Amino acid sequence: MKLYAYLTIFVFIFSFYSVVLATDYTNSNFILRNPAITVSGGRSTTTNFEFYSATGQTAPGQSSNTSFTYQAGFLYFDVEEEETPASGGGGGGGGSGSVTFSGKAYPNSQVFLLKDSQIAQTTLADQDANFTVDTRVAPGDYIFSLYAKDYTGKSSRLISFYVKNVLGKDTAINNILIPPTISKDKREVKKGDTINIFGQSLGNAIIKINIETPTGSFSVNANSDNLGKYSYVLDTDLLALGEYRAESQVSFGGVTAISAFVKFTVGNENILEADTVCPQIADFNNDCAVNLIDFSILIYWFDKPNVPAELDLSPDGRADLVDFSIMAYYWTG
Ligand SMILES: [Ca+2]
Ligand SMILES: [Ca+2]
Repeated sequence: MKLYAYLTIFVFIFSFYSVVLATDYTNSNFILRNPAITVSGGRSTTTNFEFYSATGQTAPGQSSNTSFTYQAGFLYFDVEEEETPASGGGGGGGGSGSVTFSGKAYPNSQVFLLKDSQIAQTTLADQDANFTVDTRVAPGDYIFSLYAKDYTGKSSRLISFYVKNVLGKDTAINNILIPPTISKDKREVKKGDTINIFGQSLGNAIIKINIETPTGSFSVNANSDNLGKYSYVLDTDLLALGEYRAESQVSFGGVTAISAFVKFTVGNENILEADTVCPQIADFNNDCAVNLIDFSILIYWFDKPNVPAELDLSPDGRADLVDFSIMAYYWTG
């Protein structure tokens, strides 16, 4: 007789401001933790469960079993447990399993796999941006995260997966798409001059750059070269004075990944990017970056009571996946 264990993976990298929290939902087969309700919705079924949802967040990754494939939102994996020697032995390989992550980053880029905020593995993507990285873990709950570094050394936005109950089976999470990086050469651009928006993503791809203006938004496209580098020179002649915000996105294989965002001002003078502004959210140690140090600080408080208010990014008294989502959004690497 075969037993089934259920592995719940919650991808929690997404634009966060429109999220509403709900409670955990469980049945004998799965746990849906802190569902983040955004827009859209639907119904997913397998032989094991039925899931009605409103899960519209951007979610790189893929969930599949014999019954279905689902490429966004909350991801569920059925992990078939083999005839393992009964429970008990906690020691070596018996109950452990490996989790393999694969997908696309940037051509020849370094890709990092974090396990609970610690670097577990690094690897190099090939010239077509493909990467595979794995780690072996003991049974338990983990937060795995992936990011890549671009040709300037800048880190991508973090993609994180909450993995519950890894039980004695190798699991693969495929079709991950690392978001592009995005940078700009000026913090403020004098109206009439240009600002360069650039970064790295897949090679020979169309990079869509979405720009929020003081009065609306528009998009432009840049083409990446064979190394995945892209840049777009934005002319501000016709732009209104004020604050702007830009993010870039790339799509591949039905998955869309969106970068972190950058802000700039169209004003009366040119101020180069070198005079950077420190992130005002999630930089717990005030070192002008949101990175592994801050991640480690937050993970210490994961699911513990009495979270210090300054760490409670979604002020609800808990440090949970929602707070990590917010941190991921402001990630600077
Ligand atoms: Ca920091
Ligand atoms: Ca919170």
